[in-house]
Amino acid sequence: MLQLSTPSLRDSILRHLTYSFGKDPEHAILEDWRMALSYAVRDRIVDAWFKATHQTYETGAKRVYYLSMEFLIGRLLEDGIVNLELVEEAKSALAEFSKDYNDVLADEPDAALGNGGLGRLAACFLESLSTIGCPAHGYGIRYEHGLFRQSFVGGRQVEQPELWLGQRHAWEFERPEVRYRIGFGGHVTNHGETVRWHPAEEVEAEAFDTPVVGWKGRWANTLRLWSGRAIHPFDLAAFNHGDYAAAAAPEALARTISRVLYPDDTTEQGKELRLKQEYFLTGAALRDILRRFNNQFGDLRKLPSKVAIQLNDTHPAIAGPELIRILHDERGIPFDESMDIARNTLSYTNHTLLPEALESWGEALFGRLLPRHIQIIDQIDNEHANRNPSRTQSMRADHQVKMGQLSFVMAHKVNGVSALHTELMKTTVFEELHNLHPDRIVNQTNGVTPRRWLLACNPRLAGLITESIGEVWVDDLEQLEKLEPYIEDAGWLDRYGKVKRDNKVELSNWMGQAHGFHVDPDMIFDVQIKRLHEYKRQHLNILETIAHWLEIRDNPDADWTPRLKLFAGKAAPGYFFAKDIIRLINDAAAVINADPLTNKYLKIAFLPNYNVTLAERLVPAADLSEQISTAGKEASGTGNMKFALNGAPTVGTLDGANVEIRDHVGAENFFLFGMTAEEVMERRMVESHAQKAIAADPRLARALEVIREGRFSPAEPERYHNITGNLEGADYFLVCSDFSDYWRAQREVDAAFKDQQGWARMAAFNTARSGWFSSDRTIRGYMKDIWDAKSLLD
Ligand code: GPV
Repeated sequence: MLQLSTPSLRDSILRHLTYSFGKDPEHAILEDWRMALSYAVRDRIVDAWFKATHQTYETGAKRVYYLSMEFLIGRLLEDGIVNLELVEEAKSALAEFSKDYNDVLADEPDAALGNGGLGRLAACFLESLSTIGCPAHGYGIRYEHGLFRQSFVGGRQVEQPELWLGQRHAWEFERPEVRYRIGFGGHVTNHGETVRWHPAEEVEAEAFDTPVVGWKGRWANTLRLWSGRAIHPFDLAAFNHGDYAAAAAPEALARTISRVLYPDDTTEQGKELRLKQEYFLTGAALRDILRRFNNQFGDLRKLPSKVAIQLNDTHPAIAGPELIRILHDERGIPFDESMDIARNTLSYTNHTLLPEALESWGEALFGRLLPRHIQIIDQIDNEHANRNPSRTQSMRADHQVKMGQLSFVMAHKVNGVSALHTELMKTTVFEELHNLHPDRIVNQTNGVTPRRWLLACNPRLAGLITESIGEVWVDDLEQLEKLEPYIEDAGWLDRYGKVKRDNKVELSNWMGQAHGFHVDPDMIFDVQIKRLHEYKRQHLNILETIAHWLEIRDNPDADWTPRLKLFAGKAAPGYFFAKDIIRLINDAAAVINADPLTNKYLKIAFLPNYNVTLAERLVPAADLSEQISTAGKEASGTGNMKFALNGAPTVGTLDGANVEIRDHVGAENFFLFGMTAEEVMERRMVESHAQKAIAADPRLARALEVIREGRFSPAEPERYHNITGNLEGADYFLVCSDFSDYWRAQREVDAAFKDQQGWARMAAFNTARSGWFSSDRTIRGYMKDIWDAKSLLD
């Protein structure tokens, strides 16, 4: 391999500014500087990338492929700089040109190619795979528009299109030579044994590659995103007839497939274009995987020993039938053997038990779009039923195609994302399949990358930790337990507390500048940031806030612990109840923040347009982490881990990974409340459970009453009757039943926070004991228990 010497970052920036962007320093705008710095960093990532690719090829190592409809990667420049340990060099190089490092970083658009936890998990996994040195590719869609931008008008959520590609984007390499034809519709022919699918319509998937660099630049993998384009992009005949719109139509149509990310989180809409996107991603990825396998190994019977394909939820579940179609229809391998090869190659992660999230497609739509695949699915179903005569359910019941059932049958391992969630999978959605295949379900509790979620986003805390125990923790997070003895040192604990306080001051200043929202950094920063969903119960939080406000008003001179309630998160555009919750929080904030009797003690802010970048600001400054979902509903959560790691104790239910967080950090460092998953199921059976809970708790009754009478919406008193009616009625998510215990836990928080040293201890124990929640640990679990893949760095 040809070796180039590495120039200084400063020279590299200047070189790119001049020769890649045609600007001299006098005329360069901020974006030019950002691009020049990005290219300078990218050059070094490319060096690591080539090395990794060659090593993978030469060793013939098994490769992992992570198929996901979402990769919520956010900004990439700081990630690259931090992982290559170039922070100081980048700062001083930019200073030489009188440019501020943070201004340059802030110029980068936040790539929101995902909705929430599932997409961010995929991004953390890619970074961990590279840090560990496991040969891997992520496959996804290069959406032209990521998740919508959110703003508030009169407190209401308004959605605007997102345009991350509107600014120049430094990280991708277009691969015009890597293109595959993806078909839809048409018909199927049988000639004796040979079955062939003849699609009616075809689009081309073109690859765009982004290198993903791991810690210290030891390894880099590829995120390959597919973009739709027309096979015959331009209709010249139409153009010559003067019909310019028709001439451009084929291209516009083909491009709609990768135009926009569906904004629904944990709900399925069953839209035709969505199914097309799913097959587009999966079909292109499988062709690419098989081409690479074929070049290197050839014999398809060896596929499972060289290739592991992970399905991120059921969204790419069509991979099962598609792989069988290729092996059987196109390569002539017998059906049952094709099915075994596919199953031994594929594995599936389930991310929710919510019934509205379980994908199922009407057979008419499915059969029209994928006529051969629906036949194959029927054959898989029959073959599986023949091999398992006691099977009673089917993946083809009720004129539907059930993607969860299909994924389970076509995977050699099926995993849940927290211990509780995995156990519930066995007794609920997959009960029958689990009994037939008791070794198939395994747990891999989620994790987060400590490079982005501590080292990069919280430099003060990272600095204190490294000064105390060295930098070993960065890629071996359980080393944080070595902090425990320091916690007993009052001087050290003071410094730990000072880090949090400085982070809070920084956030307060930013909120003042960016949003004109001024807060006292000595308040408890109580943070709930996540998608809006009834099961996540932002309405429980605002109800408790309102009740607390009323209590302060009754006795404004008491010794209240000042608190800031911070919210951020987006609601799916069609989820009207969730949008009402946003508006209620904003309306309540307007009234409560303006109340001179109470606003020393209580303030509320709902920050708009929550995204990865905003999370990176908020997490280091949080005192308290709100993880208050109805037990049994949050599969894992990953925000909960980010907060604990950054020293914010949790107020939370025994749900998802909260259970394991509490086990690790210690019950005394966690504010537990609420019913267990089991108690939740029992309570739902109790008649009028909400009414009973309201009757038993005057604070709850009063909070509901002031909402109902229009205290926060005087011009339209009935504005929130949908919410109050729901809570007083069915209250499926048991907001009322959990209210009293939540209230109790919050008052314990108030009392605990008064002892600043005690609080710092609690926070520090959260940091010291959160090492297990690294996504490095999670990925090593997948490598060992699911993929049988090896690190090339160990
Ligand atoms: I299914 N999740 C998500 O963000 N979007 C989805 O479409 C589905 C699941 C989330 C779960 O809700 C979280 O509990 C979990 O932590 C996350 O996936 C990652 O596993």
